[in-house]
Amino acid sequence: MKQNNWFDPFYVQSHLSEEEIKIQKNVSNFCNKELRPSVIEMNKNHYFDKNLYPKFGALGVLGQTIKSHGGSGTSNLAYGLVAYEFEKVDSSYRSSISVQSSLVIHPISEFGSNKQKDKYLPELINGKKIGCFGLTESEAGSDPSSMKTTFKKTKDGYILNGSKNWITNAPIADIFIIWAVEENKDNKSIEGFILEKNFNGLKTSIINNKTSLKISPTGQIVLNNVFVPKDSKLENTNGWKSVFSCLNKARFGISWGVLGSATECWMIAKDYVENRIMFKKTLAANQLIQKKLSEMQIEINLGLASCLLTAKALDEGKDIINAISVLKKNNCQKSLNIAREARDMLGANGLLEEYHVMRHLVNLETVKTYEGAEDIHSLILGKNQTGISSF
Ligand code: TGC
Ligand code: FAD
Repeated sequence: MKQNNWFDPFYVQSHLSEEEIKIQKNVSNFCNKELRPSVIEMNKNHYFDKNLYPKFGALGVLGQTIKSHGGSGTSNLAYGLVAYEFEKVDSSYRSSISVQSSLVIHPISEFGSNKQKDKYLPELINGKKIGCFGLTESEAGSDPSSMKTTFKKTKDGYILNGSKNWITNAPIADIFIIWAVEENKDNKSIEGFILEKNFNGLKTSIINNKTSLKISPTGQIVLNNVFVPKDSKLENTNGWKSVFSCLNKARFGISWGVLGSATECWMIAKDYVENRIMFKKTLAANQLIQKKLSEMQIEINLGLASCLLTAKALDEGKDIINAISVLKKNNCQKSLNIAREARDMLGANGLLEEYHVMRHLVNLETVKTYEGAEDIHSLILGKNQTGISSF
């Protein structure tokens, strides 16, 4: 019988290498065994189990595109597939690998000295150490260039002062990538530093009243005259470009990840309407319901096909800055719409935690905001298109 390829109409799977297929399958099995069974409980309790990090390390999903220091050296496409599988369970779990890989391992690997790489990368890649990335401040969100965290040069190093807010993993991190500008200089003096949990004057606190991304620990970092040794500054950064290069990596993963959440909501809705009898026939037998299912299928598959093309371009070393903003904006927006529609198709049951769609829906509200809010990506695209900055 001719195969009906409704789930993958563009044959995305046929573009994956054997290794990529194997990685996706292994990760899917891991997520189903280790993460999925407890996801409702973890979400209810705002609880992230730190012991998962060594397991992520053993699975090879931390810094997976890095070829040294224990990294598996996979393609960026494989990284995207991993994000997709993790976010099928919960956006928090995708965040936990995105931050460690793109925002902590990547800057150390790209901009760190050999000594810094040898010191930090092995334990970040095997998951013995947990990292976080401090860019955002209470008064510097979409516009990080207005940050107030400063560094001052001393004979042996630097003194850092300031605070960071809304930082994923801050409450559980061992390693802190902190971005700061030079005291009494302009924001072009931006530099990155690697701090450790036990540095004097570094304190963290947790935001424990989030209604979204509840499994992911988010917090503040306060830096009060923190002495940072000379060799803890990231040596090879090049201003804001270096900061944004970390965000590019994370945004690429997010663009795949949200389609994982959307796919999950689509499949839950499909299963539900195929089994729910109303007006003496299954909900799936109604034209309006089929239209909704087809819209989910269309947006998810257009998203995945574009993610595939972007991943291939990235693996070929092409500039994908515009594609990243297209995907970050569009995939988040479409995934949120799909989660909302799925919730509606399940009626009152859609509100129950055991059907998962509400959890995905509220998580996607976070993902829409972080890593460049939706409208910020419109403005990035507008600026690149017209040559006029509206910021
Ligand atoms: P702008 O003048 O546009 O750029 C300054 C310099 O940076 C270069 N550049 C980039 N380079 C590489 N990749 C990119 N995507 C780049 N975008 C800009 C640019 O060429 C320029 O270089 P040069 O040599 O000419 O100086 O900078 P701007 O101050 O106007 O800012 C632009 C804007 C608003 C787009 C930027 O500030 C922005 O992206 N804001 C959003 C902030 C954001 O995304 N924060 C994320 C924090 S981390 C996080 O949320 C983690 S969530 C956890 C998880 O991922 O799971
Ligand atoms: P604002 O910048 O105040 O934006 C509010 C609204 O105004 C948005 O809709 C935005 O689109 C709009 N807006 C802003 N400027 C303009 C403009 N010029 N024109 C039109 N509209 C505009 N940051 C880190 O550094 N590291 C992390 O690990 C991290 N993790 C996070 C985890 C979570 C759970 C969350 C929620 C956030 C995290 N962030 C992190 C912070 C995140 O990157 C910021 O929240 C995000 O950049 C938006 O900043 P803001 O919240 O201050 O919103």
